[in-house]
Amino acid sequence: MTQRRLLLRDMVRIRCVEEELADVYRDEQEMRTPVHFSIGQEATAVGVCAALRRVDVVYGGHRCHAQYLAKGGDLTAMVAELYGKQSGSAAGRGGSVHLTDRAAGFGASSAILGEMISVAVGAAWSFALRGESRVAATFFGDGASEEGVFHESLNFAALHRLPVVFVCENNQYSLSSPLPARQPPGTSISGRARAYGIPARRVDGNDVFAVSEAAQDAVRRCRRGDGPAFLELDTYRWREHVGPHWDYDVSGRPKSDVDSWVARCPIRRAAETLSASDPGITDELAAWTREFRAEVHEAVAAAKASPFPAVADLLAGTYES
Ligand SMILES: Cc1ncc(C[n+]2csc(CCOP(=O)(O)OP(=O)(O)O)c2C)c(N)n1
Repeated sequence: MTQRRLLLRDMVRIRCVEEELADVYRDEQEMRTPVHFSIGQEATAVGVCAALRRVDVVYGGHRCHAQYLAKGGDLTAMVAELYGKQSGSAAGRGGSVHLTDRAAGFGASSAILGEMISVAVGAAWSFALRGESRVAATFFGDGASEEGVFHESLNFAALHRLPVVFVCENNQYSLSSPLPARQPPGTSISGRARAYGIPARRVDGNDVFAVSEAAQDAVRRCRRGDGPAFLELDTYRWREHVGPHWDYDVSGRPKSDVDSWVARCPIRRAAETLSASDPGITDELAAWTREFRAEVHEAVAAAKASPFPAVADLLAGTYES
């Protein structure tokens, strides 16, 4: 399969997984973890992770399903984690904001805004000290770029020329607070990265081909030992901040804005671009959708059939144990 088809296929898989999970979350009321869906934002995770190798490590935030899956994280373990089951990726203790799959190079995620930015810098530092040709990448939102740890981490990474790619998924909102209400006019998140001497590109985050090309550049720079790189990817989440629903007009986001971003759907755009030279892509899309829906149904069934962690093991993995 061509690289371009693979990018589209990965986005379709993530969309199918999240849409199915949103439906069962809403209809069954069985999953009790908070869920932050990336529906509409798939191109950022897919474009960036396609530029990484399995040995490279990704760290995410609360909106991490897409990043985990794009990096090759195990779907069955992810769904079980969302159901709080022992077979989950964090043994049912973490929920959707604490996914991890070390074998796939998805290090960790956390709902503490900005926390994983510093952990990624630490990982990159260890790669540099050991002389390993590995790269760390960290995803975070525009809101997280307002945390102090963002600035400390960028400064340290630039100073020590660490192999880390900072990926800001700028979906313009922190909860219901829009970017212009939070950051001074005439400034930008990528501009702040440049202030630390880090080359930063601002890219259409709903164009998976543009994201993938920019990410390849960023990763190459890291592997050459030239230091960190920064990507600011403009995108938009379609659903509410947390939960499975659409949130037209109730969270400060006018329906017309949401609709205009739905019209810029990263999957539809990539499919349209490919169809010019690859007319079979429409049939492929339908086949992939069937395949991935079946895959997630199976993962949901497996999660439901799994046991919850035993009460006796409640403290396993904590400082108490
Ligand atoms: C240190 C910290 N402060 C505040 C919060 C509460 N909080 C959770 S998500 C969120 C908004 C995050 O916005 P952004 O970083 O842009 O990511 P998005 O949800 O848009 O993907 C906030 C303020 C938190 N989890 N951690």
